[in-house]
Amino acid sequence: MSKNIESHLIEDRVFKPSKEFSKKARVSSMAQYRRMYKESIEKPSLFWAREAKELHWQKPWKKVLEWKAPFAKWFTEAKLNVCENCVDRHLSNGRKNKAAIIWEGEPGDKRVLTYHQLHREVCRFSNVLEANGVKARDRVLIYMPMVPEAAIAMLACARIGAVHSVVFGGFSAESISDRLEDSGATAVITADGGYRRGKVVPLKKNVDDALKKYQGVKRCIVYQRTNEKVTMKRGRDVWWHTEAKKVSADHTPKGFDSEHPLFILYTSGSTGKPKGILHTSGGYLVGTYTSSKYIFDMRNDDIFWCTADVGWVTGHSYIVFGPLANGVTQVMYEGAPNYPDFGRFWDIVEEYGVTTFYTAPTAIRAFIKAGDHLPDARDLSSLRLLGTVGEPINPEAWMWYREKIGSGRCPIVDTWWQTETGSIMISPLPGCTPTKPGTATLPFFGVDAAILDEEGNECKADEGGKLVIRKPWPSMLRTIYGDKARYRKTYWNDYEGIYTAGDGARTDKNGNFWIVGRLDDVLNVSGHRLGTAEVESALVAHKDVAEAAVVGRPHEIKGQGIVAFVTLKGQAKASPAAEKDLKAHVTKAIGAIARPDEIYFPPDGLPKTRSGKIMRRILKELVATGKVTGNVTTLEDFTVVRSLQKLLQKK
Ligand code: 7RM
Repeated sequence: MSKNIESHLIEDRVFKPSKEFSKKARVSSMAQYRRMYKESIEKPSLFWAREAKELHWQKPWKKVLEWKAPFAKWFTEAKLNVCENCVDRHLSNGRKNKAAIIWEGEPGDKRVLTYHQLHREVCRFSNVLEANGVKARDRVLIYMPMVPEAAIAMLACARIGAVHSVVFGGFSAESISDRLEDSGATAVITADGGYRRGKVVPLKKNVDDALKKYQGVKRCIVYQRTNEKVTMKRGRDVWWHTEAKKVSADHTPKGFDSEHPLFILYTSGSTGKPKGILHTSGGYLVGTYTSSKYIFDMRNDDIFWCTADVGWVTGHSYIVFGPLANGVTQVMYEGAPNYPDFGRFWDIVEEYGVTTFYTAPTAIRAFIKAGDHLPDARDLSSLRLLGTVGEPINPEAWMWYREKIGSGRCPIVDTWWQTETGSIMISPLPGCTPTKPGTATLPFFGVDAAILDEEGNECKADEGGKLVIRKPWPSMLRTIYGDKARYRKTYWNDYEGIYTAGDGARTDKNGNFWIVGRLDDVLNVSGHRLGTAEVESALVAHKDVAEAAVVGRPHEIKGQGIVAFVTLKGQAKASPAAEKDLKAHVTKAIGAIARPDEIYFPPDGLPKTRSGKIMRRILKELVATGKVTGNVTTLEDFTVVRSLQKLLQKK
């Protein structure tokens, strides 16, 4: 019996970037990648200093890295202003009148901000913050819709050295008050409301409710987006537009220490209390700048679109800091992908000539389910590069993305990383890495990724184990805010001086990394440890399946039996015959060991986090006990749980 995670699904389709793409790319051959990677691992100070020098530092660093595991300091004693690098720097390098942000609201309203205009707005708002008593190191909670002002608020905080903590606009009042309390925030930036699926989300109202519980907020600045009627508490609440009129559009960016805190971003832990992941300035900026540049192969004429919300790390790193530090033009969209229907994203790609499109597997699976006629009816020929992030992408969804969205022409970068890592850790480089559907391929520069077994030995090819990173990297988290002990225990406890990501993974014989799922979700059938991703991908490869989640259920003989939850595509019908067919399909694809004991077809879909990750923990609890007792604040839609309970009772 094996203690390691086994793998059975072998993928042999390989796609190399076209000569045309490679020729123009920053890294155009595997030999060049290997050379640069080797240098980045063997001489990290040399490598990162060269990258960092492309940015603007008000005072140079003494040492590139000071590492006392698990605490890192990057670019010691240097001073920089992160906002100056993302905005001011482009006023004198030829980009002053270039579009920084092309924005579209859900109702269809449009705005373009050039770097010059963005600079004025950010300066103005920095003055607003200072006039309202916000100082360096103060924590500022941002709870905004996806409007340019969300990015402006983040950049202004960075500019004055305040520490922002963005809370996704879909979170409740209670989540806000928890985060206010944990961070000790003294100011909030919000809006009257935001548009989502044709409805108004009452953002200010949620903040009001949160502020009843937490009294530490001295100032709440409200941006007017929807003209909702809101209550303004005298002495505490002020309007963004009235404050902005009182101040100038000039603001000098002061230099802050490289290790000055930049932001706290909360991420759900397995226990109830959310973890405040702390990122600092210099290393984070260098990490997001460099990864954006090489992985998205950013060029001056790109129109870059990352569809994430700024409330997630993907929005922080690849809407705000990475792309702006690179001076590209980017698209920002306020609303839902299916408003008014699932063609909305493709309309946006066509209208603005998006060249690089970065989204999540959950969205891709939803597009597949919605039907090919939607992308088929749009001109997507401006696209040159596609990306995914957030979950393992099922190979069949990858193939669809490649064929339907990329016309078989665009490379796909499947990017593995975490809130904690700050920037992309494992990903193809689009001009050189041969890709296979389902693998994030190879580590990025400076990332010493490996798969270890329980004893800390490196696993052989195709042997599954724990994904770790053995060396510090510039954009790594510095701690869990206010809880060093939890920081050590969560990430540095398994192996001495080594970061554990919490994901199960394996490498294939070419060194490609395959993420097989979260370690908490691993299945254990008759002593065989199986990752969830393979079984799910086998299901998704069936022509009728749009999406699948598998979990283990206690089983007297096998230890665990496999229970699958499957969402079918448009025409397909749930039936005992369909269940039988799918079981046979998995047996054929992987083997009898992975054959689900039961398959359910949930009518309202799968439980997901608000950023679209499948919550297997909830399914596991439901099949074992019929109830959900764990933390559900990250769950997107509780009605899904009700409908699953009914479905499980019927059987
Ligand atoms: C960026 C982000 C992190 C977790 C991570 C994985 C999963 C993310 C991929 C992936 C397979 C990928 N931050 N994950 N990207 N799994 N392939 N390309 O998602 O903090 O919200 O989540 O997401 O399990 O540990 S996150």
